[in-house]
Amino acid sequence: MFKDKKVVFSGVQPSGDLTIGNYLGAIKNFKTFSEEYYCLYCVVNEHAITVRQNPAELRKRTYETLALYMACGLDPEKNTLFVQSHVPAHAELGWILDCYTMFGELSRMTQFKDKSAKNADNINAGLFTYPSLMAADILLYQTEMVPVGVDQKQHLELTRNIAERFNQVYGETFVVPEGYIPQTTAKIMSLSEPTKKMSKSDENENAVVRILDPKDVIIRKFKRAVTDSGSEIRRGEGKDGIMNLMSIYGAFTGKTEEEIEREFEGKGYGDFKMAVGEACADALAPVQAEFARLAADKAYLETVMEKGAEDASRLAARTMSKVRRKLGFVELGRK
Ligand code: ATP
Ligand code: LTN
Repeated sequence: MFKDKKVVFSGVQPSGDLTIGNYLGAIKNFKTFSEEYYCLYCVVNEHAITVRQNPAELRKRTYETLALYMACGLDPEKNTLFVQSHVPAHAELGWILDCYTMFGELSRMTQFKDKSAKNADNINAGLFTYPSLMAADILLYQTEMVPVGVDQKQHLELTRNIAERFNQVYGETFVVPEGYIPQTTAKIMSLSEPTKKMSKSDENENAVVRILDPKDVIIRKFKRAVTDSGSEIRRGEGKDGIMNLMSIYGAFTGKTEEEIEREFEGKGYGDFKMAVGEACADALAPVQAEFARLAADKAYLETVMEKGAEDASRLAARTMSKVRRKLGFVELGRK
């Protein structure tokens, strides 16, 4: 615990242009913790290189992801916004935790299996040990709460196991964190294959709606969204496409599923898709405008990065010193 407040930590990889899945599943919820918790939100660029990245693109997306955090309402005065590679303690603790994470545990991670299948020519050791680095991100700050989409649940459980294992051997060292997974938007589905997660690195552009897509593109993508052969806007078996659109519409309008079913009674899929597209584009318009303003000011983004890195490093140093002492690493210069 720092500054007498409980700590919240989360991260997004700068591995592509962010989607409404990232927004509704994660970033939108980040703000709700700002007042009561000490929040750290990180651009996890070290995680991103587990898949091959173009350096110029990675650099650009690092700035953009930070700008998007702010455009989504995260005030850098109230939240610690920073870039993972600016705080070397992440990599350092990541290595240490690798030695407390079992091969068998990592082998069971579904994200590793999925990404290995997608990147068969680059199944590197970093992709395999990715969850230990994620555990380091979280445990470094004595985090109590981690807001994420449901796809990260397995990684969070592993983080808890690693923390408990370490605490058991060395005595209380890490806070054991809880996940915060939203109810209706924990897994926004692909618009082309509604049984698959919407993912920012999907090669099919029609499957994903990006936070920065212009209004006409958003509307076109929703119009093309795959639905079933029925015609009613109702929840039910085999209606994955419609149910996905209902959760997106609900999230952007604040309406419940019952209200949505009532609103579209007697109407067809075409009307509904149009309404979802409009609601999504309207809700994202202010984020897009704010993003355009912030992204143009690289110097300002760098001052935010610097301050974030400084604050995060100070907090990380406390945990690292405790960890080194417990492990039996010789520390120099201690008075
Ligand atoms: P990639 O395609 O590169 O693996 P991703 O789209 O899965 O990326 P991440 O950077 O790995 O995005 O995730 C950032 C946050 O967004 C995480 O908390 C993750 O759980 C959440 N998230 C990602 N996709 C979705 C989705 N479709 N629905 C809800 N939450 C999501
Ligand atoms: N593994 C996450 C991104 C991530 C993260 C974290 C999320 C890296 N470190 C720490 C929460 C807390 C992903 O792939 N979505």
